[in-house]
Amino acid sequence: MKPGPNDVLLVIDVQNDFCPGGALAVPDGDSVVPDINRMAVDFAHCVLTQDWHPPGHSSFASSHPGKAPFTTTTMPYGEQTLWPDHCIQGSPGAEFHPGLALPRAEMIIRKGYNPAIDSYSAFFENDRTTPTGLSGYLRERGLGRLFCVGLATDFCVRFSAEDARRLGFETIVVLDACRGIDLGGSVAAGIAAMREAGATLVDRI
Ligand code: VGL
Ligand code: ZN
Repeated sequence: MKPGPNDVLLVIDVQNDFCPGGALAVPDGDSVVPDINRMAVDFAHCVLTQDWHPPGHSSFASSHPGKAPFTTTTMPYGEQTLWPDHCIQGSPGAEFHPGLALPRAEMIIRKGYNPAIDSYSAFFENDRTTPTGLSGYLRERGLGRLFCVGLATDFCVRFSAEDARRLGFETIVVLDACRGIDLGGSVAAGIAAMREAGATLVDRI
């Protein structure tokens, strides 16, 4: 599956806090870096997302007295998993993994900066209605298929791929270049949901 001239490599949240040693480490998260660097060579377009929370963000367990990380709470927009403090704006943990070599990336979408709403997807906040602007960017530039890679399979990759399909973008998820957190079977559920949404799942391209 060779990328065409209007295809985009969407690199999701490959940041220090999601890699081993980070605040919300995804098991083996850094192992996606060489695969992504290799794939990027074949793409004319590359867009990155960056999880980018203010201190005290409402998705942090520390903002909810008595709540532990990896439990859930009910927010006005629905159920929300609570996380360890991570990807705080301007912190080293929020920086991209230093091994990521994507000098031609055209666009960085920051997300999760709204103190009251988390944002897994590259397209919408977790209320599933407040847009990040990525869809407008892609459409205005006439960009086409999206190849999704990065962290984490069961959260930000999953919701980005589902929303991309909902918006009508042809969507391919390259699983060898993704890693998951896996809370209570969430990787299997995420893979099923992406497939159900009409994304094409492949191991590699
Ligand atoms: C993510 C949990 C919290 C992700 C971001 O990138 O998948 N997961 N914030
Ligand atoms: Zn986050």
